[in-house]
Amino acid sequence: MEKIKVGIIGTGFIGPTHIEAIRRLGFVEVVGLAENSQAAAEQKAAALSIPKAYGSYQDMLQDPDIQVIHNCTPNHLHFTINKEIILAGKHVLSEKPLAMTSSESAELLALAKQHGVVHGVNFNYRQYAAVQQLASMVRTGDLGHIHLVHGSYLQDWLLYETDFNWRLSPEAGGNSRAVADIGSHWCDTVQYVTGKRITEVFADLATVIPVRKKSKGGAATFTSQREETEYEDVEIRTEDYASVLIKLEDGSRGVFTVSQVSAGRKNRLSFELDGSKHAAFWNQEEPEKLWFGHRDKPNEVLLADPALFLPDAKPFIHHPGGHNEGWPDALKNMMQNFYGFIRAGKDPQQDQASFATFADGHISMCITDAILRSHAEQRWVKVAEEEFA
Ligand code: SOE
Repeated sequence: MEKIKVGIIGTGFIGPTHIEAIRRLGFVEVVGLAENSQAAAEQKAAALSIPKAYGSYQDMLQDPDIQVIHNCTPNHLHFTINKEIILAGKHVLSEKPLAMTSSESAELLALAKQHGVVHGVNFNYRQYAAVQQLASMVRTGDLGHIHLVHGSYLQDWLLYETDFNWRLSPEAGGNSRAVADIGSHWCDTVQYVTGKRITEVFADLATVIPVRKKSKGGAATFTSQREETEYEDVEIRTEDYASVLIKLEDGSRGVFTVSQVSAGRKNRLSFELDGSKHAAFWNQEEPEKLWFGHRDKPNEVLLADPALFLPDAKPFIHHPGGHNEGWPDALKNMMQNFYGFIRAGKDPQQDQASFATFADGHISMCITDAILRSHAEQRWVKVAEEEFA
């Protein structure tokens, strides 16, 4: 059977991780890469062993061999490029956020539906086997009714005033940073696990480093520029930190904190579910561990193991217990589900997707909007449900 052919736009931090995950599937082939100049495209394509290099993504969209495009560009380019991919009739897998505003993400969702293309957004944390196990336990009622959900997503790669990256500029990253960049993952994962929408928020945001030093050289996501000697001062207008009270659709409550300035926390997405029978906790930095809290017997730790996981979670784990899987494996699951859907010829309008779609990407944008509004107006704000159409 012929392999599904793919093109990648953007090769910063995330593009190469997509390429690696795709290559692990076997039935999909990355045939093209686009960068913003022919020289950069050729250099990256050679380094990543990709046959076709395009100095303009529009040229790659004309390539009739390519059926699927991954949008791995900085945030401000997502909307225009996603739109052009759909209009070119290609399936699309976009990085989050889908666009810069929720009216744009609504437009993309409607357009993707109209053109019948398969649409995915890379909310990869729901693809961990342990997260699937929790979602399955919630569905089967093992934890009881989930009363409360609380947690955080903490990083430290923006701790120093000399840490700088395109994500800090609203023009490139958007009006929200910590909430849109990592809070979006927390909300998507928790909504997925609980099976409930976040419907209302009350938020407090802060920019704890109001002026940063930008090196003349520039730095990629997760890299340091501390060795640089020449800097310019830049006023920061997006949040390093947020704490958000949430209400879910069934009236249950929760709270989460996001921060990109928490020393020692590298990529710590964690959440705890307090159910009427038991509690459960998961932390992305130790992804194989699931903690269960009990009232009447000693608490337990379950280590990820296909022999012990529920049937729904088993397809997400690929090695026997003790052979730990992590971030790249969850991303592989994302690709497996997205490309499995395409290979099976499923219809995005009819068939249930086992990955986050543009509908989830749009919901995420609406939550970010509500959080920004809540902070500005210092009150509870409803997540605008009518925009989910
Ligand atoms: C930077 O905060 C970042 O790369 C996010 O953009 C990703 O979505 C997250 O998975 C890891 O951190």
